[in-house]
Amino acid sequence: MTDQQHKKLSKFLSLILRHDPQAIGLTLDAQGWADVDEFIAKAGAHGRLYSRTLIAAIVRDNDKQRFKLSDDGRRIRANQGHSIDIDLALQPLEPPHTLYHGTATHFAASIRKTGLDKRSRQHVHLSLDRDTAVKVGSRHGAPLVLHVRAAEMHARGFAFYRADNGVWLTDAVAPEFIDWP
Ligand code: HQG
Repeated sequence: MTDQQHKKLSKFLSLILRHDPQAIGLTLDAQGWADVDEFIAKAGAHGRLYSRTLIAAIVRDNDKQRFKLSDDGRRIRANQGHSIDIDLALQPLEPPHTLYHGTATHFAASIRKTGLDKRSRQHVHLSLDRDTAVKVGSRHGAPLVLHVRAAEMHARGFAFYRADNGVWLTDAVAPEFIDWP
């Protein structure tokens, strides 16, 4: 299999587990887990051929560790990034002093007014380091990195979570907690 084919199947797995399991008639449980064999069968019926070995390789090699297999290897879920309504059942955690949000300059005016909201996803996504935030922001245009005063928000009662791949999540960030470059 070429790298390109591998990437295509990784993206399709992401689409199914984060956004549209119904596209292949799959149902996720309340915490977003899918049965691996069921996924393989249903994806196969839609012309996407996976094996257990391939799925293990996709999970292992994924650049952002987007997926997780259960300990027994029978179930799989996306670590974050969902638009469908699932509960990752993450424990609230004390965040570092500052977290970074990568966005694009053309969103600046709107964010200044209303702060950060989760848009189509389940959370606002925050990065531990600036470099990652630049990459996240570049997906939308000329990148803009905002500094979020996470520890201050936490002290004021806002909950933070860390997904299994290290991405920090919160429900929304009000303008008063954002420092601009
Ligand atoms: C922006 C990728 C105007 C927000 C990444 C962002 C991440 C506002 C965009 C993960 C706004 C939403 C998530 C407001 C927020 N006005 N714009 N009030 N509030 N926005 O893709 O954070 O490769 O849903 O700044 O690496 O870019 O998919 O979120 O620019 O970890 O694994 O609205 O997705 O990971 O865009 O990315 P997104 P995101 P994957």
